[in-house]
Amino acid sequence: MKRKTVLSCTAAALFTVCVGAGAQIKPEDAVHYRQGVYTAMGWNFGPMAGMVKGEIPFDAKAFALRAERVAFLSTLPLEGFIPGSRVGKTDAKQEIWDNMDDFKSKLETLQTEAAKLAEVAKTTTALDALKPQFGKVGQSCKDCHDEYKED
Ligand code: ASC
Repeated sequence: MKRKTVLSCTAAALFTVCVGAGAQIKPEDAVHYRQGVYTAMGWNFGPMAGMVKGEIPFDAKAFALRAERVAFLSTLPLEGFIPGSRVGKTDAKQEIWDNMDDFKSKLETLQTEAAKLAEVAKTTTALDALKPQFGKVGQSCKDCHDEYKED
């Protein structure tokens, strides 16, 4: 086999082992990963909340961009909740792992509602028309936090 082929096979095998099986992921890295995702989500959710509350001026383009980001970011955290990763400084309750199906379904609700918000925000230029769907996204954050986040 040529050197290049050997290298690419090795890379492919490593990818399968590390990502496919999740075997090499350190629990503290999983915590760091999901906290990073939630930080980015809050970073983007915050200004939308500010506009909805009238604390900052409404900017339809900025709102749409942030809604798009939150919709994408909401697809990321689940893979960080690997077994045995309730370690160190975390607000994740044990109930997440005890009720993983319910946790997943709550996260899917967020994904669905956030995708709808991103969709309406693309074409809607009136803040009032965005408020109900924004409310649904916020509620789905809260529904999950109430049960699964230490406060
Ligand atoms: C945030 C954040 C939350 C949610 C929640 C939405 O930015 O840190 O916990 O939004 O307040 O209801």
